[in-house]
Amino acid sequence: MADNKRQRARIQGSWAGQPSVSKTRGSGAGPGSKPPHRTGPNPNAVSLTRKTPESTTSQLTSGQSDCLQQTLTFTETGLIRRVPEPKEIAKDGSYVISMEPGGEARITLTRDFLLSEEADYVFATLRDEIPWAQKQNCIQGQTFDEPRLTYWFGEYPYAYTKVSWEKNTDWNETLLYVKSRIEERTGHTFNSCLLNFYRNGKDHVSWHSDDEPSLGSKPTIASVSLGDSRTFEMRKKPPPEENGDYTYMYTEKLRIPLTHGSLLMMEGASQDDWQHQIPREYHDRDARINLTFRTIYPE
Ligand SMILES: O=C(O)CCC(=O)C(=O)O
Repeated sequence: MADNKRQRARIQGSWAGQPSVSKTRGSGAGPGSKPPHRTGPNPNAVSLTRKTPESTTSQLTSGQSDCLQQTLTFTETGLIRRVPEPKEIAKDGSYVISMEPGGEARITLTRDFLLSEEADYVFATLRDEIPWAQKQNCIQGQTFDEPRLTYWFGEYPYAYTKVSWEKNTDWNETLLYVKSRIEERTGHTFNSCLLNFYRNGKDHVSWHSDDEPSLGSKPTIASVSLGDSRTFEMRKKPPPEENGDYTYMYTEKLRIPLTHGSLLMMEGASQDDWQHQIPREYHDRDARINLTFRTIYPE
């Protein structure tokens, strides 16, 4: 195709102005799973220039602002879409990661939420005191051991995909201490905690959203990490393709290293509009514990 028939457009990534998303259960969904149905145009196909809202860029460092830009190339036959590079968020701060008509999605990273010695103590205590359970899950009729150990404390039962937990108010003292520290710092309160124990780099959790109805609308989730660092990945739920299918290939992706003692808050539409995972690692990793404090409502 002749060069003069090519157009090039720079687009400030789709961190803003996408169509709204309706909410569904998404936990445990695999990479090919369908996101909630969206209405409205496919922003990749029709929107050539979009402005990143002031509130978004003002909360990003200059390096991260640079990351927002992707180059899209057009030919006579249509748009060639590029797979966006994942953006890394590794510095403390509050980040508006998307702004849909349904509301903004926000994450806040505090790396030294627990100081090193305190985090060592909490890690060792929870590792030794929690009666970690091996739960089984089921996808497409196949039952399998979850690739991590888990446990639950909460005022109500909790269920996601094929896993269910009974109400358990026999809180571990150390966990209550961490909960009170988060509540003091953030002003949010929580009545439950899902604990994950990743024994090594092979243990992981697949793409999902914490969007069970029992978590209510736009849940606030406080996630504390202890032990070896792992990468927390987020990907934006895509709009439907022209044929109605969904692909995560071209959606925005974030990589957030979660270090010993760090706190990651997920708020607003971060469960409606994004999925997250802790991928399997291909290098050795030591054990890691993750605590996700939530508020559960009776169903
Ligand atoms: O281990 C983590 O950081 C994430 C855990 C998680 O996604 C979950 O409990 O829903």
